[in-house]
Amino acid sequence: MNADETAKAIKDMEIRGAGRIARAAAEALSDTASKDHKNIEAMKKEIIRSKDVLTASRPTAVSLYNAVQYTLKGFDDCKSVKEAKELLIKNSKEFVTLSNEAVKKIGIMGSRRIKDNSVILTHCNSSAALQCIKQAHRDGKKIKVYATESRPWRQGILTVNELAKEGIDVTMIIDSAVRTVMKKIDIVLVGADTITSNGSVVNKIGTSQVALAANEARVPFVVCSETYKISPQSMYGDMVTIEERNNDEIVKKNEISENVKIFNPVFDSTPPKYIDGIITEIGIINPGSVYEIMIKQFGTTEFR
Ligand code: RI2
Repeated sequence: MNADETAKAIKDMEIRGAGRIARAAAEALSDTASKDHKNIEAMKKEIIRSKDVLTASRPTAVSLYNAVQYTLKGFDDCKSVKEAKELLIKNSKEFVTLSNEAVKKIGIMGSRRIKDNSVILTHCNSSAALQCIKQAHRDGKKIKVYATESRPWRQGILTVNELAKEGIDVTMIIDSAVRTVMKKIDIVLVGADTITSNGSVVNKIGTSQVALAANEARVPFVVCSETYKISPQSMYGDMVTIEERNNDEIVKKNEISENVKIFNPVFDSTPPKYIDGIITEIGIINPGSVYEIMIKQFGTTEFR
């Protein structure tokens, strides 16, 4: 898929999930690089255009931006089309491989945190969180899962089907039933779209309410996230942009009076004090360690 098609598919949610959109963007840049380019100047122009269209497709998940940065590492110094092509194709493949491996590693560590006979709650559709659940099931643990519908886009339907296909005992609930079922839950596992330098986790709208309910019931609230979802920009004061999507995701046309306003933010931020741990591919960290991990993974100025 080329960069324009990929950006459209991301915007339209045909490709969704913070990890998936990151891998798709890396692959789209590789596609742009592999086209015929007259000279390095023309190639640079086209790559920058692809980069801009991809990063503008969805604003919240920093994974998308970080994947693009990873793929373009060293590109500015390339002197020939051949050199640039080889570099971008190599970087893109490397990112996709690292990303897929990270999810597998998170699954292995996550499974170790899931005890036999556990009841798990998950929100939305996170491949990292689901990998932990599926790995626990494959490791022979008897588990039950409650999955939220995740309004408005209803990614919960993807989650329950994915888990049911694996033979996992899964129950779907509406988002507002979270507090009602929380007393049955042993651990909450959710994904992340962006993690800020202070350890806040930006994830699907409703995540922070799930965290509050878990906190009240003393249920561990654990985030499953690859380290490329950490936002180096947040260290320099940039706020995470919370995407607002169309009204028709909430109500059909003519369903409500014309003078009713609709507000449809699709992500929210959970403060670090409600997070018991973040399972990453390099280990289980506490939200207070995000800053150090960020410096280790990204350096201090590289992403400015
Ligand atoms: P993985 C999704 O966003 C959800 O918020 C999910 O928790 C997060 O990305 C992380 O997903 P959306 O694209 O990377 O459905 O773990 O809006 O798959």
